Amino acid sequence: MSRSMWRTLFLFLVLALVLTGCGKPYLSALDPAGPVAEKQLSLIKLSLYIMIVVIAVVMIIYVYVLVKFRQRPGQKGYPEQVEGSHTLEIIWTVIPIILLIILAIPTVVTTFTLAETYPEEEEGDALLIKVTAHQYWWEVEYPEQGIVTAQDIYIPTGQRVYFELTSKDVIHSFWVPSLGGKTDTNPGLTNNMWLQADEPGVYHGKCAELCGPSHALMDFKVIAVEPEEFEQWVATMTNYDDTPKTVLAEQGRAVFEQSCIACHATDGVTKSPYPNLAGIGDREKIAGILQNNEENLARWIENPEEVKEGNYMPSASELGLNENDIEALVEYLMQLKLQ
Ligand SMILES: [Cu+2]
Repeated sequence: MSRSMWRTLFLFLVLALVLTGCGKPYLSALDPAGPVAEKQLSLIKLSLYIMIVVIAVVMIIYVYVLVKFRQRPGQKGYPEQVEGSHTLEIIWTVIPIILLIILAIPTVVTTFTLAETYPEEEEGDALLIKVTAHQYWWEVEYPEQGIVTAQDIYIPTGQRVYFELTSKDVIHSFWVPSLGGKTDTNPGLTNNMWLQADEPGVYHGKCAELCGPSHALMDFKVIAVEPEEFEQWVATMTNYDDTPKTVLAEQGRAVFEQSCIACHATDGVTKSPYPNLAGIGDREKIAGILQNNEENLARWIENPEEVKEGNYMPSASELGLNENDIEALVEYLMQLKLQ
């Protein structure tokens, strides 16, 4: 084998290795877990199959023409020059039109289906959630239940959950690949979509629209639980117990009331300018990206800029918090659990 052949082979081996990294999907539209994602995947497949057929036909004709009309030994001059063919032109105009119609009909039908809005009269079966994107976190409101939370979006399995999506600052995009998406969140506008999770699970979401330096860190989760468990969660959140359980936590609550309360709430029902922290002790991640433990919560409070560049949370030193304050605050916040 020649050197260039070896190089090509090496390149393919490296590519194969890199692409196997795509094996277990963390964010993949190819692994649907509900009807919306399934519909979207079937559209992806439909366009993919059409494109494969088009490429195959074009390549076959291309190779055929290359071989058939190649220059043969002894052949001189140019072959006969032909200009225009009504039959061919009609064929290659009509075929793409037909293909576009095949693509357009299911696409338009699905687009309208996915934009269906919350049916107000039909209570009980459907859930409405308002999501407001912020640099760089997600505010989540359940208007019928009166719950306000952030980052972790609890939904019941097996039913449609309608979303009203907007933004507080710049354009973001709401995307939970295995359930569906993406839908832009625009300041001053509301976009509608719905999702449904067939099975309980944690479905990862991400902002899908470049929105600033920490765009890539703007993660969230959709946590689908059985309907009974969802009811429990609603009951916990609507009567949220945010009283401190230890002496240190009491000190932490005092620090919170002095330095944090202008921006944050802890009761699960108040719409605060920045995340309502009810249940933060049970969120999987701190600030959407750090593993939830005391060390990381302290790290976040101490210097948020170091964790998530460009966010609006002041550092501990700007707030005048010392190490003891931070320790007490962490103790208090970690007690804000869901049971
Ligand atoms: Cu973003």
